Amino acid sequence: MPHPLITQSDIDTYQRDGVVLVKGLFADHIDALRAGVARNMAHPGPFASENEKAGESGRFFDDYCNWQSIPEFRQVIETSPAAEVAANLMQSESVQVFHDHVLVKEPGTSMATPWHTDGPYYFVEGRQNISFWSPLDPVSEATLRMVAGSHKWEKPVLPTRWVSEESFFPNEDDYMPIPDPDAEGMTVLEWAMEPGDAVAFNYDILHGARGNTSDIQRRAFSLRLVGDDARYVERPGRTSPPFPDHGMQTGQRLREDWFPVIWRAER
Ligand SMILES: O=C(O)CCC(=O)C(=O)O
Repeated sequence: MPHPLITQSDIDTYQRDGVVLVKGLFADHIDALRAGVARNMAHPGPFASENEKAGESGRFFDDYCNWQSIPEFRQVIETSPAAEVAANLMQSESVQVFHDHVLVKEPGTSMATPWHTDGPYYFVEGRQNISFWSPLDPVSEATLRMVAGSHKWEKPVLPTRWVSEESFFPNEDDYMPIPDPDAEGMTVLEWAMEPGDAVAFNYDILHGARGNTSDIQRRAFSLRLVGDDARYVERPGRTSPPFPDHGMQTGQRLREDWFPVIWRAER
């Protein structure tokens, strides 16, 4: 039986489309996540970025890989239903933490999150993976936008640097150019969401977000998890996140002392 927050139809949708809305995934953890974001912004980690782009107004803060030093994030990762829901949606017998990601757009932030897929930036491959993107403020205009089914496209989408739009790796020809889903008439999924709702999406789903022209903050917490078939893969340069000195080799499972298993199926 799936966790009560989801149905078999949600699992089928995730397997087919690579994206599904999970209402209330972090509903019991909103205060903890808000406190964690506040702690993160007060003490940014070594990879924090302000995404300052010429001509853009407002503030777009993002940071990742801090959950081990933010007790509120650790507690949510270890006690929320996210691990079990991830196992159900990925159809996996185990769930490992990959990393946390915080993305805050202050009111009046004009910069859009460019269309991208996360997979090519990461050093992990496999079908069983999931991100839960959860707003900690009510969100409509600045919600996440996704192209369903894009995780099954033949070629990966070119990873670029968000601010300069330059290619992230030197092997540009191995990727397809970044599509413009609005201009190309693709169906874009997006939901107005309440704090604690979550969009679950595969690492290879094309997604982006508008700026935040509203007069309230748009705080978002993304939790990235992997399942049974996740394996380390070498990329043609420093990945994002980089995890310096991880010491893994292509084909290995992610090391459990850095990427702990938070859920296993009962046998
Ligand atoms: O919050 C955003 O604007 C983008 C989030 C995103 O790209 C992600 O969580 O992978």
